Amino acid sequence: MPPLTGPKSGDALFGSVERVNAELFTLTYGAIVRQLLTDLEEVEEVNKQLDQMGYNIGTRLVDEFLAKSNVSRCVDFKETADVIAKLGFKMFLGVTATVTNWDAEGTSCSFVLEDNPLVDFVELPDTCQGLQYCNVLSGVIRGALEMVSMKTEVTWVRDMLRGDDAYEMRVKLTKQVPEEYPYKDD
Ligand code: MYR
Repeated sequence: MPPLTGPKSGDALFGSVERVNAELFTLTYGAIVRQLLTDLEEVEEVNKQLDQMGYNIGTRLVDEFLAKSNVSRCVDFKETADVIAKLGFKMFLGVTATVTNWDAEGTSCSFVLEDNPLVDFVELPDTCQGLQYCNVLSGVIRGALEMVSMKTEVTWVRDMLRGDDAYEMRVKLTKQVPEEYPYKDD
């Protein structure tokens, strides 16, 4: 009988399972986008739905992120942005982002992704030129940040599916709700 072939260590096996999961996620997301395009007809409506889906995911994902990463409260928005770029993207997308293009106030920055697994296998037909395919990701960031008291506006400024040289998401902090200490000192 020939020897069994395949991954020899647990790590190798785990790595291949993760890759399959990532591909399944990418393909499933593509199927969802395609279905929304069929159902909603207007690309602008699809963009809104993808953002809303992402927002809903983000409001839940943040708990998992905080539990798994052991990150404690960040001192400011800059630290939060670094945590998302280095740990958040890595945990849920398998890649890291670069934080750049800060404004003078330290309230707007960009996340730049050179590699974006969400778009593997994707090509936009000419009829979908206004489609913001990755809106689920900007929605996730908006939803997650809202759960830690930061209201943001998140928009895409570069998109490789539209011929740009990278993916760039602009995150603008619009309101930071100070957290109230729940007990009174007597
Ligand atoms: C803090 O300031 O309290 C720490 C807040 C960290 C928020 C982290 C949000 C994680 C978002 C995951 C991003 C996933 C991108 C695909």
